[in-house]
Amino acid sequence: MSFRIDEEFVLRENQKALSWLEEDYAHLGRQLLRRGVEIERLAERAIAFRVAVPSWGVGTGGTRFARFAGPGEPRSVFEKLDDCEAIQRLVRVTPGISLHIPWDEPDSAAELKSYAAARGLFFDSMNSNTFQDQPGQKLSYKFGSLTHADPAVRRQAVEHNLHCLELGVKLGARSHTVWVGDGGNFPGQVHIRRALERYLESLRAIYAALPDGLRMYIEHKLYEPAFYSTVLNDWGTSYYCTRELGPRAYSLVDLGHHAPNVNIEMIVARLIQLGKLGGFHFNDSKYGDDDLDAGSIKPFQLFLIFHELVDAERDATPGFDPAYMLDQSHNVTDPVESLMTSAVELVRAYVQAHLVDRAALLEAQERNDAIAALQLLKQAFTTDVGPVLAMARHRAGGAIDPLAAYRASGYRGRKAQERPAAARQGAGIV
Ligand code: RM4
Ligand code: MN
Ligand code: MN
Repeated sequence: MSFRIDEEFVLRENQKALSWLEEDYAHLGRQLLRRGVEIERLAERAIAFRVAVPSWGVGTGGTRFARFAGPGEPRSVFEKLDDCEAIQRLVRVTPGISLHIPWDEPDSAAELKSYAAARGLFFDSMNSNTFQDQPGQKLSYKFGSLTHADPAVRRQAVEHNLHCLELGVKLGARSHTVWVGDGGNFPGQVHIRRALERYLESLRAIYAALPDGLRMYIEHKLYEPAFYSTVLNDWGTSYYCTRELGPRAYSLVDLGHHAPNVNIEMIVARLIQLGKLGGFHFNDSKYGDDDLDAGSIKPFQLFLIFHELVDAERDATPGFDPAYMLDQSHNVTDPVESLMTSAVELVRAYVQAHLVDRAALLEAQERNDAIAALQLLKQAFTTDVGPVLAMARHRAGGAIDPLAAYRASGYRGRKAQERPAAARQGAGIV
């Protein structure tokens, strides 16, 4: 029997901090009441928040220079789910899992589904992988997949996506996400318009097979691995393609897939307004697709994104139902610690966004009072909602301090014993 973080243990850890937390929560509650905010409403929102964890995030990632394996890394999809369970037990907002195929290809979908269910987990999105060649694969993706010049390669890439859809149905997934690295590294290498035509043709074939109840997300990315001209490079092209495909196709926004300084919250607002915001791959970045922990570099940007999301939620915008997912790669941290930290930061931004006095903001906007408008956002952003988050976790059975509880549990050390490195197979380097 492999080691699991015991619920009793979490409860005992929480007892150490509970009386202080109650004091802080009561104090913050009184402060917020002066602003007309009921702290209990915020705690309810914090408990209701959900974000899916990427199966590919629980192993150490790597850069194109090296991969430095961490101790006790998961060696199979089942061990990945064990780590996802540990995260969920401590933060209580991450029961959903995104799977990457073929990295997580199960021998038996039914077995994988019940393994997840026994741990209180479910499958959120399927992700296809046609950006790598797999052992024994007939045709290479070196020069692209869904947009390859050779129709046989395009067909193979479409088939792989159809396989993901079938698997998704068996696993009870809610969506299928397509990201391709197709494009050119040099000017002239790829015919820019023809590549997009081919992309759409391939996507139409996948969309036509989309099973009932599943949504399709397409993920744009400015560059990498195609350094000069990526086929699905921006949100505008993504929006055009989702419109062309049909009502169950949506655009997915990965925070690391834009040029530096791009106003991502505005992209989010646009996609909401156009009815095509599918969901997110949350992470953070300084320069490119850094896949750092959410909120580690630009916490204000994360807050402003949630400001738009909460605004749409409160307006009951028709069709607004975005899927929140993490997409990170960990090189220098324990992946479980990073994923927990990110999940907590998302709840923080979500709760802070609920603190914005929207009536006052609207009024400031209508009288062109830029300073007052910014102050209203800053007031929400600078409010320390830590006690709300901690109380919400405690009430949901999670840890008041997830990081401290995780470290005290000795989880990583136990996994290092249970999962000897020699037996580890190559995880995808992403
Ligand atoms: C890409 C993109 C995809 C992810 C791969 C591994 O940059 O973010 O979502 O599946 O990396
Ligand atoms: Mn992504
Ligand atoms: Mn990425």
